[in-house]
Amino acid sequence: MPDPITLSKRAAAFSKGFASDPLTHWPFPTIARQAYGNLAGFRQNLYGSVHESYRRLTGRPTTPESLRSEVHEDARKLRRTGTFMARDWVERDVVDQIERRILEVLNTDAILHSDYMSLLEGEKLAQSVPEIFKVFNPKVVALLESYFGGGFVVNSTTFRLTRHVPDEVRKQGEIYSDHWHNDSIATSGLSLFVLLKDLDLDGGPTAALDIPSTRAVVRGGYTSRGHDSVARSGIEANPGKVEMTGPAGTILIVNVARCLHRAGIPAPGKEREWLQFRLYPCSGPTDASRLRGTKILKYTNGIVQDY
Ligand SMILES: O=C(O)CCC(=O)C(=O)O
Ligand SMILES: [Fe+2]
Repeated sequence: MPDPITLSKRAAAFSKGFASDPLTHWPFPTIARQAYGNLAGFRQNLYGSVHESYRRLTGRPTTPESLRSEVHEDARKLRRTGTFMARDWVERDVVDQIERRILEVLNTDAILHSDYMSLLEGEKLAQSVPEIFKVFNPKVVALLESYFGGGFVVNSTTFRLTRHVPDEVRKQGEIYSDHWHNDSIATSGLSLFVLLKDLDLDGGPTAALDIPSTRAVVRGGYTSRGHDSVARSGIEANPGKVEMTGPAGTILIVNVARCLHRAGIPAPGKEREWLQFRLYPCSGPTDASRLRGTKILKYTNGIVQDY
């Protein structure tokens, strides 16, 4: 039993934290895990679902109705499961062009390199390789507008080249989002992942669990990415798991706040080239040609990225 001074210090620290941001403190994270069945957090779920419903009510899609009806079933599947993968929606020459340009930038202007990953992200990526926005072709936009019930903005973007990580390094902890987790963002957001090179299972694909499976795992006691090793074998064998393998141009859309997901570790000598876009519904028409800020971040992450 801690002594009374330690106890009163802990109580003071707890009260201060609770007063400044009550929804991130006990009991809210525990309530959120049970009520929502994910690890994204209380605010991210509560405000995210209000945001999502409000935008759906007031949204104005801009793609033609005929195109949206073609992808209607895919959008329904995305809403039900939180995941959607397509292997031939983005043209090969578009991804080849993006990949070439990104590698040129990485070669001349090394951004953030570790032994295991090269990164290019945010405005730096958007401005030096504006071709990345070509991924948003009419079919992709139609699916996303059908899902959101209206327009959307692209709030962030990241390119990652991931390489093999030796076992002894992996034992020391997580290297690049390779433990099962939920992103702590508003549940109204989606991530769109794109493969820039062909990828097999040994290349370290992104894996995601659908919403019903994530709920079962989290309500069954998975509380943190820090406990990943204990739970990993059970989660890996879950039939609700999808893995992002396929030719360059394969896309995977994931509600990363509601779905547990992780990066894979490439086998020795293998690597993965991959893009991520973070998307949120907006009140106006879709703008998928540049990065844009969104107010929901103010209520859920404490910051608004202004582009
Ligand atoms: O690299 C991946 O496949 C997943 C990345 C991820 O989940 C994250 O950055 O939050
Ligand atoms: Fe993530």
